[in-house]
Amino acid sequence: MILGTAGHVDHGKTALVKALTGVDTDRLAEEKRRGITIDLGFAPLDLGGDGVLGVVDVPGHEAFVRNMLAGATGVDLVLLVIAADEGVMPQTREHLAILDLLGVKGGVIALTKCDLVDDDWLALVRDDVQSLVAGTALEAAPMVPTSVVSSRGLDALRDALARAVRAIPARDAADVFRLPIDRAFSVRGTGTVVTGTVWSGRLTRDAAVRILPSGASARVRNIESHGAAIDAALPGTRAAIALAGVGVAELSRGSVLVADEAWVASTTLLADVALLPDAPRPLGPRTSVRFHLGTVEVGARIVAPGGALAPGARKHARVVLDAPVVARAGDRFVLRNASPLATIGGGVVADPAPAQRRARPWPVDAATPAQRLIQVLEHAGPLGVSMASLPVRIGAQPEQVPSLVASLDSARRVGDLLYAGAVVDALENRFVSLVDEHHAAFPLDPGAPLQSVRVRTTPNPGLADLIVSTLVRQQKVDVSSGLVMRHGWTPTLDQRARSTLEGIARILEQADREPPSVEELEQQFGPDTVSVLKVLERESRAVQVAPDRYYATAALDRLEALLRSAMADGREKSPSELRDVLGVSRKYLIPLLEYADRTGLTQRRATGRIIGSRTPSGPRVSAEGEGIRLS
Ligand SMILES: Nc1nc2c(ncn2[C@@H]2O[C@H](COP(=O)(O)OP(=O)(O)OP(=O)(O)O)[C@@H](O)[C@H]2O)c(=O)[nH]1
Ligand SMILES: [Mg+2]
Repeated sequence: MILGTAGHVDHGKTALVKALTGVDTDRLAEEKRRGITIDLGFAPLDLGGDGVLGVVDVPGHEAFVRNMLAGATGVDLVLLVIAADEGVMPQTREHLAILDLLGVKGGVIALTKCDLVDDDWLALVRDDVQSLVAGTALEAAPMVPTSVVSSRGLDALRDALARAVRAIPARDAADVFRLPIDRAFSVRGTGTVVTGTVWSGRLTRDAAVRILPSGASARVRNIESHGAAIDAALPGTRAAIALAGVGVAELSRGSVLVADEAWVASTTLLADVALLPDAPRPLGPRTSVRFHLGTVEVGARIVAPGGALAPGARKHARVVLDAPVVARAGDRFVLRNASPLATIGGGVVADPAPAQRRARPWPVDAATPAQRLIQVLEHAGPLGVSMASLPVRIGAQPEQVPSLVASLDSARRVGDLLYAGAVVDALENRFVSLVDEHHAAFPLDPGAPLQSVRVRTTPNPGLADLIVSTLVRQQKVDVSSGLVMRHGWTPTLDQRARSTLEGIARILEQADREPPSVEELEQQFGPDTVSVLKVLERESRAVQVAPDRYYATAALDRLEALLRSAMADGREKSPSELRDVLGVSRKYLIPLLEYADRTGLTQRRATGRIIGSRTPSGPRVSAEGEGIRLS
């Protein structure tokens, strides 16, 4: 578990950490010289039976609030330090506001330097502090008077911390691993080392890791916690990780070490954003602010529906970042003003990698993973959401994801992609109306070309499969030989169409082995010709031999019989021999022979043809099992 200090400059945070742990966390020469903390310091605090707390000591000076943020962001507990002689000061307030924005749940308040004040004064300071923390997460926190000079209150402080630790649930190790990097350096003989607080998951030696946002990969060479080698880094602990395969130049505070494909870096987030009541002015979409999440700090703009965010208001908004950031749904972040430097607000990430399409504003309370799943699916629309991304996208542990998805009646899954039920329903309706439109436009057609209806419904073949199989199962449509039709649909042949059909059939039969082309028939019989030919074909009275030519079935049977008997000797026949056999001109011969090849009646050789494998009663289908398509 991680304990972070907080409080105004010079109020005794570092001295108190030293008194509790024996470690002087001010390690920089400049810190020694100026007597203030500049960057984060780290020390283990052994609470005996209650385990070891990783202490992160932060600077109180107003110029280093960004460093304080990098340290405060992963903590479970806070030690708010207020010097009894000075009382509540500006960074006492700012740090407290930041801890509230970060959602820190519990802590202890230390009133330091009590050796410098008398009891009456101390009582007044207590009252001040009590009204300061009213309404915050520290409202019920114990307040312990201390002094590192007299050692007053140090044991009571330890006890209070141990009680606070017991009240906080441990983080689960069965989660996706993430460590926001707070330091990166190179150690002679060891190589690249990064340190940070493990936010979630567990990391073992030799694991493959990625560094985001750069995307560099590395291998874990060694892990230490507070200077001791360990086998696994656990959530809620400090870790120093030696990495192989990555140079220190590729790493810095703000990079994130991850070990799961679900993690991505994104320059846009959806979030619930709140502006503090004492923010100096409304926050418009063009105002640049500093965005702090984990150890990263980047410029950002907040684009909220309905215009600027007023002080004290909370809205669902789009956060547009100057550089990619690694976030997870449920993460807290803090917003600061660049000048004058001040903390102005913060928020909770609703979707860390939203689909690049216009989002309807979400309700601000999409707070649980289940609610987020609904929102994420709805927003993704026909693009779908990958199952593998869900632990990060909705902030759920990997093992919770399957049951979350199963509990959503309306979610539909295709391979790794998940779609909102409403999205799939709308596509199903679209599919059915495309079929209906085809039936209305071509009442003589047996159906619409399946492939074209699929593609016009969705470009995603897996989703199209799901839609077709659902509609077939629901008996809304039927699929046969590459066509799709409404269930129970039969082409309607009215009086006129029936007489066209009989007219065309007669012409084909009379024309025998040299029938007119489709175009010639159209000139005579009009626009129904193609549909009528298809009906004739379905009724086995005509066969489409070439894209532009149908034969009467009886005529084609006679031609096939001629071919068969001529080729019975097994000898290869040249085209001109076959022309004599069939008694047709060259214009008809070539399409006929190609048809015979395609349907297996003949087989093409270098200079001629031999008999194929199709038997006289065998089906006239092409090798690919597909007929010729005119449309
Ligand atoms: N008399 C007295 N002095 C104290 C006590 N605790 C700290 N100090 C002094 O107060 C000064 C500041 O202490 P630090 O621990 O550096 O304060 P800090 O809160 O860490 O300061 P920053 O990290 O710069 O914000 C030092 O000179 C300490 O010796 C105390 O209990 N009694
Ligand atoms: Mg300090």
